[in-house]
Amino acid sequence: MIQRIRRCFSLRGDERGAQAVEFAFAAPLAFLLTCGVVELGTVLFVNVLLESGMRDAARFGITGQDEGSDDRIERIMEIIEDRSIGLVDIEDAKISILSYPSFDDIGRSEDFVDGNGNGQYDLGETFDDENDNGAWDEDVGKQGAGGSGEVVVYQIEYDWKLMTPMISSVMGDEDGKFKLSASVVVRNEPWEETN
Ligand SMILES: [Ca+2]
Ligand SMILES: [Ca+2]
Repeated sequence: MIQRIRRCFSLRGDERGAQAVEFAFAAPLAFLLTCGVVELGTVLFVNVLLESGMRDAARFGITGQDEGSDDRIERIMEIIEDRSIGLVDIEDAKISILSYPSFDDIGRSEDFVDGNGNGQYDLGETFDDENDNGAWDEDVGKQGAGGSGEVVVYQIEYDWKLMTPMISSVMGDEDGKFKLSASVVVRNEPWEETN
């Protein structure tokens, strides 16, 4: 009887030992998995913030408020920064706001006279500087939130530094960064031009 009890205790001891070993293996993995889930959640959350920032910026730009003054772009930048609730360093973000006469013009290049007949624009060839920046452009978009009735593309790109090694090796680039991006296309309301 005593022997049976002893055997029972010793078996229990073995089980506890085995459980301790299993825990020692599983705990770091569980910790990494938890970090990974938190990180993925954060990435998705920040992307939603960027999208909401673009939408709200476009919603302000569409009205033409403060058109013709620097306040307009400043206000748009403030909105984008506010919506990122401090998680995105706006200074490091790539923000582009380009206006077009119509939806069909998005991505269209400026017209040029192909003097040497090679099918592409070359320095010195005559071109129609539609966006008034003094250079030929592959995209006719003009910097800024556009005039009355114009189409405007709001775009943001941000490199998010991933902290979990497991996630950064799968999703990140060579620097462990993941490119977040959001964009919105709107047509401005018609308003009376001030300039
Ligand atoms: Ca050419
Ligand atoms: Ca141009």
